Amino acid sequence: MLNGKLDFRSDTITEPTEEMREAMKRAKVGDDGREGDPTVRELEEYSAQLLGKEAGLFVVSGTMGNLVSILAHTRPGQEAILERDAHIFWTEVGGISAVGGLVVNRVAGTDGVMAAPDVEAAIRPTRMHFPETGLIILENTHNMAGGTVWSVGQMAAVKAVADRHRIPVHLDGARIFNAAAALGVPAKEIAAQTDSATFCLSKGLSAPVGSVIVGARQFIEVARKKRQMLGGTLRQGGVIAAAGLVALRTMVDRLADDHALARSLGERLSVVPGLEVNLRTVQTNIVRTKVSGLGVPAAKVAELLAKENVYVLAQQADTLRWLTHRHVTADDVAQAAAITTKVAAGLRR
Ligand code: TLP
Repeated sequence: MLNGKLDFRSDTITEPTEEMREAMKRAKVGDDGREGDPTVRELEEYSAQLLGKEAGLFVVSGTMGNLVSILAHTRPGQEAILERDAHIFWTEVGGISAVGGLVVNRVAGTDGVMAAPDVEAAIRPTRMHFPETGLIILENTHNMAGGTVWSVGQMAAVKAVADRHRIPVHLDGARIFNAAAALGVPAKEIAAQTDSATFCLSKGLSAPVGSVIVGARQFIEVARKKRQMLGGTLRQGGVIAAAGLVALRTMVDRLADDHALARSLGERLSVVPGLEVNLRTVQTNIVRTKVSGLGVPAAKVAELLAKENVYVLAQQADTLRWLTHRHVTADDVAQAAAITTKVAAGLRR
């Protein structure tokens, strides 16, 4: 329950903890556009260490982290390979093309996971008429596929292809710590399969603002300049970076609880007549439910649920998305499932 609502729209709605608010109040700051902000620097170094990379860069959002990384890896006119339903393709306002000048080559995956041979087949041969493949982008966990997880081996297979063709790999790891929790490996094992990664502090980790890009020192220096170009240099950014540090130190270990609740929610929703849940894809904190069996669009179902104090996202015309997070309890899941059963029954009458 958050502010009296059963709110499953996203883990982005999580609010900062008391410890985060205290850390924000006490944060040591400096001008990050001049000599640097000590707390931002600490967050960048801590993130790099946690993800096993040389350096980090604090940015305001996952969208900015991905765009800055794309700009730092590529030149306009090149092509990027990504999964058909990648967040960067659907929901980042086309920045990859509008700002980055890249052609997008979408490869269909299975539950969001691209097979290495399919990625290899999508790489452009050297020919006068073709754009060059400049970047391969992975997403772990994969949002549109339902929070599905790439195994380290699946990522390694794509990285081997990329290395063979000397193409850098970027990870949209907005929820990398959810992937790590699901796989039972440290996040650095996942990041080791890519040249750069972005992860979000403001989703399941509950920080109010921010994402971090990690990668090789030289790459991060280029990224720092691209961030400046996009107007993303924060002056006394330590005020928010302080909450990010608390998020990384205190919130990572609890993500498995969100996964258990998502499982329970998925199982309950899967038996509601008119709803369809593919439990195979319920691997982390996301549950997708097809509502075609109710005879109305997902947006209508979301509207009816909201009237009953249950908030969900109509992610596609026929699909609702539910996310579990720190403000969702086992009791909330039971209540939401009961309300959904009632609303669905009303529609089927
Ligand atoms: N995802 C949000 C938005 O789609 C609104 C959500 O609610 O799931 N990569 C992935 C995989 C993401 O899921 C998101 C955000 C982003 C990047 C962008 O992060 P932000 O919202 O910080 O720009």
